[in-house]
Amino acid sequence: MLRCRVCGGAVRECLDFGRQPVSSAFVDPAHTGAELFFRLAVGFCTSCTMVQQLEEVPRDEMFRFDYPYRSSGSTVMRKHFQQTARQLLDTELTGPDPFAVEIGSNDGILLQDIAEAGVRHLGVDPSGEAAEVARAKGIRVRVEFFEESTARAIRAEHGPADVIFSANTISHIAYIDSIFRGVDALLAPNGVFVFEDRYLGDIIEHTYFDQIYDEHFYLFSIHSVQAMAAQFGFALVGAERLPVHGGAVRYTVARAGARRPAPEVAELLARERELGLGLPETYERFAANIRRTREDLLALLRRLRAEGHRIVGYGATQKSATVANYCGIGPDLVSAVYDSTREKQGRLTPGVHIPVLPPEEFGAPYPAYALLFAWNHAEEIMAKERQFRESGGRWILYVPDVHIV
Ligand code: JHZ
Ligand code: SAH
Ligand code: ZN
Repeated sequence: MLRCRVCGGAVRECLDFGRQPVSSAFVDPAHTGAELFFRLAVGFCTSCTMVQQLEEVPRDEMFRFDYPYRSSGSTVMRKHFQQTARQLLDTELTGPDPFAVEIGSNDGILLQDIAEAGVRHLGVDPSGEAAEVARAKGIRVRVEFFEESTARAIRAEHGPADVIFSANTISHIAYIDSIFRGVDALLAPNGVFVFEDRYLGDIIEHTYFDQIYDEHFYLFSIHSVQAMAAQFGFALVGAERLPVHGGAVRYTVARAGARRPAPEVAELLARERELGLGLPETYERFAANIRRTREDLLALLRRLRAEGHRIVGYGATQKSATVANYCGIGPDLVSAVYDSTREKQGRLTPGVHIPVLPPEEFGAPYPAYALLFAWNHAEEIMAKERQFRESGGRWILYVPDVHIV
């Protein structure tokens, strides 16, 4: 029997996407043939309800020195983190010499504003090339995986942290016990551990099945995060719904007894209970919706290709690794994918090997259809690529179901 990585309870398998590549491993066309695959399967804990993957991909295979994702590629996300930094500065970093630590600081999208405010800070991220971008903005970064030993070393060198922040990273870390022991070692007595991650409720409700890929080891809910915090001697004292990445929640965790939980926690928990996130039938319904999306998407792409239309992809997202590999969408259906990340251009997408090209080539000439893999940035991208639509092109979306706009 599989054991829960958080509480040790029994895990029940509920979804299987089969063989999948490492979602960030864009392939150099000169060096194909050596890709790592794993079985992407998901289960939920029958004790604490935590949704988790059944096979762990080694962290060094996912978060390499040349990890290609750059958070600052989206102006909407930049604004989101600017506001987040402002909020932390105004509410938590108000003491005489406050100290903020970020786990997974990437290119410094959040710490930028904390550094500019003159506040003591430290980013921790193993992705060295992304960290170089942050350093160029005047941000301090330790190129390392955050875990218990890192936290102890930071504490010894800099003293306690008033805030430990993390976005789209805590759910990526299977060895969660080491993270919480690290937070325990580093956090000031009345400090807060604030993290935001994709919300399981939204993923199931809108069939965002592409939010499931190697890095998203856990799919958090308010209930499962509350149980996880308690397991390690902490308490969930705040929860806030966020619109980013299709729906996320920002969790505020403090030492048990240190702070009174905000009323929103109980309110959101009550609403969450109606979603049935601990029930097997919820996942059976989710699995059926996923299968339908796969059938509908393949049928549409094949029909359009049979009619002689050219289809491309937009946004070489890591989410799209699951869509393309699970549905079997290769260059025969989607001839290229356009993406603004320099580190991905000229490479092939993991597994199915669709060439990644710069957005400047999208309109030379425009295709008939563009499959929007970066659906979470739809507004930003559609505004930027207005001309595509004006010249008669159509966007294909596959969430919450397959449709053309
Ligand atoms: P985006 C990654 O997921 C991995 P991905 C990770 N697991 C995670 O949680 C999130 O990031 C935070 C491009 N783009 O944000 C840039 C344009 O070309 O959906 C990106 O490659 N033009 C850590 O990869 C991709 O789309 C644009 O105008 O699923 C978007 O990737 C914009 C806005 C983006 O994350
Ligand atoms: N916070 C940014 C970046 C998310 S990408 C945002 O929300 O856009 C996830 C980042 O977490 C990557 O840069 C990866 O290198 C980093 N990461 C993964 N495991 C980590 C760990 N144990 N400690 C610190 N960073 C980690
Ligand atoms: Zn559990």
